[in-house]
Amino acid sequence: MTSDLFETVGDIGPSRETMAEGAVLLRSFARPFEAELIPALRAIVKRAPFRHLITPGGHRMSVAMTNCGRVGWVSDPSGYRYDAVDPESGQPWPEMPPVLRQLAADAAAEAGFSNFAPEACLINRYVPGAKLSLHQDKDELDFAAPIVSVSLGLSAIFLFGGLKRNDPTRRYRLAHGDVAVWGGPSRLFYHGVAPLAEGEHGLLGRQRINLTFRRVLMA
Ligand code: MD3
Ligand code: FE
Repeated sequence: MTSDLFETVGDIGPSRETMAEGAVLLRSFARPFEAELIPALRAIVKRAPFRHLITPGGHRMSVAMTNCGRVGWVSDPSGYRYDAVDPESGQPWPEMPPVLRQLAADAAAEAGFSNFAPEACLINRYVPGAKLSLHQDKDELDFAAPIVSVSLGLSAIFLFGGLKRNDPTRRYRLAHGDVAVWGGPSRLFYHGVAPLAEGEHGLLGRQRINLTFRRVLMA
């Protein structure tokens, strides 16, 4: 890698790894986008601030969330759903900025999914201690399309299982700039995030931000 201002110890530059059939990890893929990406995210969060959703089971999630795009993922005591309106503001979610669309489409293409046009981008914010329990993403209806995830800020330990909740999990460290594409059989695999460790990131401070780009509707 060249003498990037933001280069950190341990950053070995772009690489590609297969995690499971259909699941591709593109290390550092988002780094060329970050100068545009981070201001775009700040603008979204001004209009649709991070909030802690309540699960249908009545638990407050430790991860704070917001969305951009035509629809956003929301959870409340009545259930999970994609909704065109931000329930906090009563307004549509902020539009998905071109730099986010481009990053998602480029990463999907790199993993073999051409013309990925996500309708939703869920933005998760972790502070140290926040975690995401093992779950499947199955509120989307269109399982032919992949999900693209982008990790920014502090590193996290990502837990990746199988089709059954009890399948063994493997652990991956997801660092700033890493992008993963989850398609094919892996699209419905159980996954989660271990409690975030304490730390301070040079660009984003004491937090991890994760973007997940999704196609929501039946093809
Ligand atoms: C594998 N987010 O928002 S990203 C989620 O780091 C979510 O915030 C985690 O799980 C995070 O639903 C993990 C990686 C990820 C995202 C979606 C997947 C892996 C996936 C969907 C299917 C299989
Ligand atoms: Fe998920």
